[in-house]
Amino acid sequence: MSLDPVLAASKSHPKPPNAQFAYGTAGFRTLGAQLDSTVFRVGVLAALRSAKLEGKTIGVMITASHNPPQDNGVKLVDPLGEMLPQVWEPYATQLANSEDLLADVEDIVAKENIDVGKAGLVIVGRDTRETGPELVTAALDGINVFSQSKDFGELTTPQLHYLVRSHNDPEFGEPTEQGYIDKTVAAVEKIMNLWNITDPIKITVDAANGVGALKLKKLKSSLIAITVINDNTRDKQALNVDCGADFVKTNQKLPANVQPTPDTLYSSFDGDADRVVFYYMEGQQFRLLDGDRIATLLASLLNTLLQKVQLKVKLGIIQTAYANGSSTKYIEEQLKVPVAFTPTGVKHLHHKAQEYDIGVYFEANGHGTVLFSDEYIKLLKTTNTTTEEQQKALQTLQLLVEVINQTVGDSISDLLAVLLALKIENKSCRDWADEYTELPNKLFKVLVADRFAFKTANAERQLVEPAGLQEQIDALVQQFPQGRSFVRASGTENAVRVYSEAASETDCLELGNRVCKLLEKY
Ligand code: G16
Repeated sequence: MSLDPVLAASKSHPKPPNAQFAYGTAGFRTLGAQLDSTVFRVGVLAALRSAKLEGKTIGVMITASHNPPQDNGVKLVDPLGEMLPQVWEPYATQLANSEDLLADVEDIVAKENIDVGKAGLVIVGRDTRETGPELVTAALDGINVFSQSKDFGELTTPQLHYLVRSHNDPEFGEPTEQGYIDKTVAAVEKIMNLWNITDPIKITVDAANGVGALKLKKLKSSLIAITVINDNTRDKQALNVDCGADFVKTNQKLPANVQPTPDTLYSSFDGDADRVVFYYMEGQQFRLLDGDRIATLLASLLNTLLQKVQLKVKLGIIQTAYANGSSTKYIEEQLKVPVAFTPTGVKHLHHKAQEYDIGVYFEANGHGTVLFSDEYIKLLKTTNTTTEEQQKALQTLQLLVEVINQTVGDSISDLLAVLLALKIENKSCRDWADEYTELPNKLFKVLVADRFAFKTANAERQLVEPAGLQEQIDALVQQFPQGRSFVRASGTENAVRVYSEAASETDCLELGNRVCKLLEKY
């Protein structure tokens, strides 16, 4: 099959002159208005990926998640719902920046030995951003050069991951949005029946004025009572503004439009519903329950259930440098579960989590899930129990595999898993928050001339470039009891991030501000 049609199709999607694109932490992200050619070319690459994998279904998600409303982005999803393998990321960057598209497509086809005639299906989803519909057109134009395509319209990112997986693996679920909803709701209801929970799970969710609002409203069950706020998806300028998981985590305060009842749990999603955080007011104090807390809550529930059934499996928790030092200590010393660290980016955590029977991975920002190995799922099917209590624990473990979206972090399924865990373990939000005391911590965003000049090692905990900067950070950190700070370039925004942590609020702020000051000359 000739590769030439790519040239004719690309004429309607010219690359902006002098623009440079890089496939980062979560694909390409920049102003939506600059992305037309990039999304077209990602469509072409998705078709090549499908052909390389002998016609497997591939996904294209158009979203910029937590970024501001004018941004957009695009990322590729592999057949089992995983992120694009890292060895293919340079191809995405190569095509996005190409000045001779035909030659670059030929180069990839030759290197990967692809028969483009074998391309199968590429499915497309998007969040609610204004530039979404035109970027979907660009993606479809790119895909259709070599492959079949199907546009699923507005979806959460995890729903698109689910759909890709279920197209390739029918046992995973019905390959429709309704299939996703039915699978999740049925498993939640079964767990509630098993534990005789008749009082519906109730919570108010801030949906960041994003696609999560539309999808939460489709969960119909007499046992799930979710109130959705910040659900204005028609106002395209409202997305993630003063609300959403990133706002709450970064500012450590309530989002707009929450009038809190004390000691009542609330939750926030991000713009494409793949992150979730929880919080409540204890008197005048705002208490955040972030990704670290979700990981400890779910790991502790799984541990308890495994012990009841007397199952010995390899359970581990994966964190990044952003994890609060107290959470790591609690996991290792109290839960007695091993902790591994990876660089930021769910693709790294996901990969590491696959090394365990049960890999619980969460970034502090609320992005994460639990992975269950095939051996573990088989073990659950062949395990015999003797008591009713054991049988209940075993069935709960089996159903949790259905509730939790194993393809990627998912606000909806993580929300439900957390609310179930609290019900089953009979924990209040205070019980959950009192499991350990977080060290005061703060995240800063600093604008620099060239964020790519900041290079890190040791799971992003140390800078190797610019030379000498890490030594200066280390010297500052030593001045603060329990101090910790690191600097890394964002992969999704044009900025450098600074994290600081210390024994007191004042020290934490002081340390963070002084590290930010070091960055002024860059
Ligand atoms: C994306 C990634 C996350 C990452 C976040 C921030 O999240 O999927 O793994 O933590 O960006 O990354 P960075 O600090 O490199 O900008 P999302 O929710 O925006 O897709």
